[in-house]
Parts: sequence; C-alpha cells; structure tokens
Amino acid sequence: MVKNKKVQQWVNETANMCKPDKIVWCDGSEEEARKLIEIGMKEEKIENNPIFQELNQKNWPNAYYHRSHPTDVARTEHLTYVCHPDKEIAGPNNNWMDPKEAKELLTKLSDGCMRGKTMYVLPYMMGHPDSPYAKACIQITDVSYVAISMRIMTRMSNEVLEKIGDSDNFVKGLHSVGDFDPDKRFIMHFPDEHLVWSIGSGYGGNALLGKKCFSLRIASWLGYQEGWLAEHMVIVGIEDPKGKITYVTVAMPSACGKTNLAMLESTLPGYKVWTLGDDIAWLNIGSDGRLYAINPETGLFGVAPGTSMKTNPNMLKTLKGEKFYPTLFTNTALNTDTNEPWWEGLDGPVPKNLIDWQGKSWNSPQDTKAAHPNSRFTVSIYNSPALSKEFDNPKGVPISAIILGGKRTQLIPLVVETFNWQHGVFMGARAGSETTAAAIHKVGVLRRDPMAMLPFCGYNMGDYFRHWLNIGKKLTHPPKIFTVNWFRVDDNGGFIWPGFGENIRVLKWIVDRVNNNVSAKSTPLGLFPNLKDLNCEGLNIPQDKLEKLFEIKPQEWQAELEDIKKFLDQFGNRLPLEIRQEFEKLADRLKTK
Ligand code: SAT
Ligand code: MN
Repeated sequence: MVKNKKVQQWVNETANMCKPDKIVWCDGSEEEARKLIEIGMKEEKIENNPIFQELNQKNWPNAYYHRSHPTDVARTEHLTYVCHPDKEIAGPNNNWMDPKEAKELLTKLSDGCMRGKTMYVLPYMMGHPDSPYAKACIQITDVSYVAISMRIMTRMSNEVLEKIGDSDNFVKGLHSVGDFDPDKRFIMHFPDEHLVWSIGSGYGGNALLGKKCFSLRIASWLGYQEGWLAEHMVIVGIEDPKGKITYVTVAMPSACGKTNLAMLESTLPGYKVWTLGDDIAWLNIGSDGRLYAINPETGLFGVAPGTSMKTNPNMLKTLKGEKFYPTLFTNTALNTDTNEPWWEGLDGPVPKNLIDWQGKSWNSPQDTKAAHPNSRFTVSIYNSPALSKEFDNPKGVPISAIILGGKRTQLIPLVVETFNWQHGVFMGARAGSETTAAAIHKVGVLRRDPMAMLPFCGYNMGDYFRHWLNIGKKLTHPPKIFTVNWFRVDDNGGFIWPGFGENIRVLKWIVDRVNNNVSAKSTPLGLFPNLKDLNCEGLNIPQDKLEKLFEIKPQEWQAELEDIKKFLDQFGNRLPLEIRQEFEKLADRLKTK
C-alpha cells in the first residue's frame, strides 16, 4: 500500500473498472526488469507469440525481440483525440470529442479489459528529478512490453511516489491493449485533467504514454498555459575544433532522420556532435533571457530500417551497448541462423535464413520488406558513446539555433537562415514534409506539418503560433531560426545532398552564423550561405548541382504559396496577423525576384 492517497485512489478506481487479476507496483529496478522480461518470455502472449524472445546475447547484449499485433504497427492519428471541453480549443489540427462522451465510450471499452492480466503501475518522471521543469507521472498498463519500454524511455522509480506525496500533482496515463481490435482503438487526451487514456494498441507512440501523448500533446497545453514550449525536436551540442560547444534543437517529422541527426558522427575533422535527445525537447526561458532545452526522455525509440555503420555508427554502438538493461527490437526481421535482428539497410549481405516481421520465412521477394518499415528499437540513451555530459543537467542547455526540417524533394533549399524570430515562426508554420511510414497514411504525399507538431500539438495551432511569437518576445537572446532540407532531388530523381554524417557541414555553417563568423546572402526565402562558406571539400558535388540545392523557381512557388495559404486559412481568426503578414511579405518578395 502506498502512502499517496490520490495515486492509490486512482489505481483503485482503475482496477475496479479494468478488473485485472493482480496489480504490480513497479520500481524501475533492473532486477524487476529482468523478472518482467522472464514473464514476457514465458507467460504473456500476443496472438500466441510470447511478448519477448531472447536475441543473440553475444552480438546484441541485453537485447530482446518483440513482435506486435500485425494491425498495430504505427501511430493511428485518426483514432487519436484531444478532448478539450470546447472544440475550438482543440482546433482543426486535432480530432475532438466531448470529454464526457469520450469518457463514457472509454469506460465501456475498458470494463473488464484487464481480466486474466496483470495491471502494472509505473511511477516515472519526465525530465531529471532535480529539474524545475520535470513532471511526475503514473502510467497504468496491462502489458510487460510497455512496462519495460517505459523503464528505458523514462526515469522510473519509487522516489517519484515520494515526490508526488499526498498531492494530485501528477500526470495520469491509463493504457490497456484491450483485444487489439482496431475498431475499438482510441488514444484520448484530457488536457485539463492531465490525463491520457489509450486502449487497443501496444505501439510505442500510442502506448508509451510518457512520449507523444504526455510529453507533447498534454505538455504543449501545459506549456501554453505556463509560458514554455514542448516540441518535437532533437537536442544536440556541436563542438568545434577549439572545444566550444553550441547547442541547437532540430524539429523534423517522424521518420525523417531525427535519430540519425541526434547521433551524427561528424565527417569534418575537429567537429563532434554530442547527443542530448532524438525526439522531444522542453524549452523554457532562463533567467538570462535565453532559451534552455531539456530532453524529458531517457531512451531512443528509433526506426531500425536504414540504420547501419554507414548511416549511423553511433546508433549501432548504442544498440550494442551493455550499460543499461534491456534493449528491445520490435517488428524487425530475424536471422534464424544466428538469432539476430535484421532490417533492410543493415550492413553486410542479406542473411540466408530470415523470417519477416510477421514470422514468415522470407526470400527477398521484390515487393515485400522483411522488417516492417516502421520497425523500431528501444534503447537507453545512457548506452550512447556520444551522450552529452550535460544530459542530466537539471537546468538543460542554452539553445543558440532552432532548426526546422522536413522531407521535400523539390523547392526547399538545403539551408536557410530566417530573417528574425517572427519570420522563423512563419517558416515553421508553413513547414511541410512528404509522408513516411511512422503513422498510418499514404506514404510520399506532401502534408503541412508546422514545426513537425501537427500530430502532437494538444491545442489549436493558431494559438500555438501566437504562443511561439510571444515566447520570442520574452527572450532577450532568442536563438536564430533556420530551415534545412536534406532531401532535394536532381532532374533524375537522385538526392543531391549526401546527408547523414555529411550534414555536419550544414550544422557548421549554422554554428558559424550563430557565432558571427561568416556573412550570408539575402534572398526572397531568407539568408542563404555564400557557397564558399559551406564546406563541401571532398564531396565531389559539381557546382551546378550545389547551386540547384539553393535554386528558387518563382513559378513553382506559386503552387506552394496557394497550398500554404489554404493550410493557414483553416485557422481562421486564430491565425496571428503576424503570420499572415509574413506570408504576404514572402509572396511579394517572390514576385519581385
Ligand atoms: O511512435 S512514436 O510517435 O513515438 C514515433 C514517431 O512517430 O515519432
Ligand atoms: Mn517523433
């Protein structure tokens, strides 16, 4: 029995509704994790598959394999709701249901949903417990995979209960996989009650409620009320040859290479990237008027396909690290000869005997992948050889640049510095990306995704843009805002920029701009590098192709402007005037080019 009455009361009420066979309070210890893995290997099952399978421990220390329900492989945005009492507050960017109606529906679906199962109670912090920006949370779940994943992704411990004490100052997450029926799947948020309620899915973004559900959807709402920002951003420190470290954040939609960027191994001598986070940043205004970032998470939940010693050597070293128990692989393929995980893009030849992510034998057919395109690893950030020494700093790190990216095969230049904060917020508001496999929708279609937050902003994005503008006004030393795009293609459809470790060259220019080391060229889109300042030594990109990375074709921009306008118009009178003005200014500059 815990001392905390409010926590206990909520757990009791939940147990009465969900009717689990037993309740286990987790303490986040390694001993407990080992026990849960045992249970997941021997007792709990999904569709007759054990929850965990042990992998080759010699080559992949502490690694276990998990296969999800085949209908449950990505975030389901159409089943994700933000239930403010007023629909207007949720905005056109969110699915909305009246909170009372939503709760009635969920209560019906949750009645007896944990029968025959264990209910795990997980006390955890998002952020370092000593950080003034950290938040205490409790998640309830009925599957060991989620309990184990939360131990990797958050700071889980009994001390959280002590911290909460008798207060009700904690965020609640109630999760049950139900019977995995996609027709009974809902991920519902109740921002005013600091509550997330998710049923029917065991997939990361739907089930690890500390992640997108709390640290972005609920936290963005808290930040709006309390004067800070919860963002879908990488945090890294870039060390130059003199040892000076410049901290930047980078917003990019899911599956556009955030994890690769967060773990980037520099190809430029003397430069080094230190990892602080690969997905979420909480940004607060420091007493010195600068913006400070913390990563509320402690783990990396990254896309496996495409990860190799060539694309992301630090990630492979992290995945093979032994510091933190355990590491999980979900829906990758399996090499049955060696009992190792495998995915498209991993180094070396395709193994002879593979089973695919659904457990069927696989012989390299043209039209199917062995690993699911959204197959993932879950690993502790403490395993990373490039972890910043500031990672546990409760204050966070001061941010000098905010970088906004997306996947655009046309139009958008490799890198642009915005003219000022307001222009930067507009550039973030219009950001778009070609869709990927991280959520269930058609792949390769352009969708506007402001600040990469479209699926994660827990309130009306018109208000969100206003909030960004206001934060900028409060910062006496605001970070510069840049846009990047690694994905522009040439006339034959091939990527022009090599990407991955070579992206350090773009980061170097950004750091040079922040530190006033180089000048820049004014264009209708913003400030471009003088090509001599973009270190491309040894890349063998012909000059004309390099110029193509920065080409502005005003006629192509007409369609883009119309699309931006259509997108922004949906926010009606909640769209700040400043954003409209920036749009008009951009349209004028392109006209007179
Ligand atoms: O499943 S997650 O939402 O955590 C991953 C992602 O889509 O970014
Ligand atoms: Mn993400």
